[in-house]
Amino acid sequence: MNRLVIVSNRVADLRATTQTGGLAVGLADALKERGGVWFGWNGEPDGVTGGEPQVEMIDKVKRVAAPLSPEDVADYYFGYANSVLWPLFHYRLDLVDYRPAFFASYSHVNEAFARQLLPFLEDDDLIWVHDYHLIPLAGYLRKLGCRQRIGFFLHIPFPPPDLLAASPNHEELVEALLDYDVVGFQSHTDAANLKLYLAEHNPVDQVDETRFRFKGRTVLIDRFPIGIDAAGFAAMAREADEDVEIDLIRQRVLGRRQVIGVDRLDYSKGLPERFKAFGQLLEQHPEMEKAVSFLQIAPPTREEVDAYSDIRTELETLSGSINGRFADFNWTPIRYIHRSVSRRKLAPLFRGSHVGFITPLRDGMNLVAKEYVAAQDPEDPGVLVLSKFAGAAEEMQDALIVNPYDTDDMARQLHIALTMPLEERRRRHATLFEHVVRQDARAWLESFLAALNGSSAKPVAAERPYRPTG
Ligand code: GDG
Repeated sequence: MNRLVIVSNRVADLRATTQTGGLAVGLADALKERGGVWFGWNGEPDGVTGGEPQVEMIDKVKRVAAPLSPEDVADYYFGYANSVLWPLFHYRLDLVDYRPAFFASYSHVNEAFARQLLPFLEDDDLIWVHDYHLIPLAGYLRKLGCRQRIGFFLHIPFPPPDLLAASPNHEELVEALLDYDVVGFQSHTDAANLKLYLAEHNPVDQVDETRFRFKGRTVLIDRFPIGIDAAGFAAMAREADEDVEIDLIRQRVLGRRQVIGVDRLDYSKGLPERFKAFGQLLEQHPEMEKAVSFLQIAPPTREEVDAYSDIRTELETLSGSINGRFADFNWTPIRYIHRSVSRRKLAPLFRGSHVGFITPLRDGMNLVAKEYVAAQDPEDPGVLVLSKFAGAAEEMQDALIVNPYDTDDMARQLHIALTMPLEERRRRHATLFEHVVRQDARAWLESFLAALNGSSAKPVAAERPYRPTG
């Protein structure tokens, strides 16, 4: 079995992966099994780019944590990655803040990472690079003579050619992707967008549906939908801490239903539209007053970027005005928590909620949708209301699929979810659950590594033909 080298923007804390969720656990397990390296930024804003990385051996795994300078944290991380690529890839050209210094820093950091990673590589390693921060990494590694197989997985969406072409660096970005042996996306839509771009802009030969020849090499472009540790999350959901248990009992005694949303506070997650839809539900169905409450957990991220402080202010205003209008001394319609809640509490909160309300405007996959399904009691499950623009919607057609821009539609579907008969809830949940268990974190990992190893070009198939959702 080949050694595995994982590269991600931030190196994971390999000693505390139980708290960070299925992805880090799955990747860490694969590393521990095969042995290898996890390389990434140490997360501190005050180092020297290219400076001596900190190396720690944890079982058979080397954790290599590289420093970055304050200027590169500002221009590479908050700049090019999160003020250009993140909005662009989420179809938000209006929020792109393009500055030439950002791209220069992005290239400089990727080149520095390639140089720092090189001495840790062995001939037969499989190198797996994660996400939009590191698109040019393979190119720099190749320039340094690296011949190992290198795969790239994009966790976020990939935009259609016309949107991508609005970025001044679109040609460099796509050529950089073609330096990999495998380019993996979350959904059919994302993989199709890159193929469309290639058909329009690049001199590549298409060998078959997934393989392309470029500069004498073959690149595999396919979808590898990410999953969660479904069994682990389901088990966690059955064990509620005392404070969560008391809150859930209180809701039951009062005969109240709970709608839940959990998202990093990000403009891609469609939170204002979701709050408005909940307000509309209360307006259109007065019988729902005091009978339902909405718990939205939205921990802060990337607050240094302006667009994130704007969304925070907007949400505070919206929740305040909806609560001001509908609340009573003994009922708060929206409970909005702008802090992180531990995973051990999240899982039983999902289980105790009648609706999972997950409505991003655009999302690579959305793991919360899968976690909500995994957490349910199969005998009395809640209903998933899911945006058609989440990658998860391609696989989770038994959810109530909504258009996140259409607040009327969302309010309507929310009402259907809250009043859905038990039999239909069970039927929908059984199909969703079966899928979430089968297409779990392990299956995702194995299918990507098989493709990278060249032993299989096929990711795990969806259980039924894909129907585009728009
Ligand atoms: C990117 C892509 C893709 C959230 N709040 C808390 C908390 N969380 C956990 C959730 C879930 C994870 O964070 C969020 O994952 P998502 O998939 O929903 O979204 P992104 O963070 O945007 O992730 C996304 C993903 O990468 C994987 O490829 O699905 O499309 O954007 O696990 O439960 N966890 C804790 N407290 C919180 O308050 N403990």
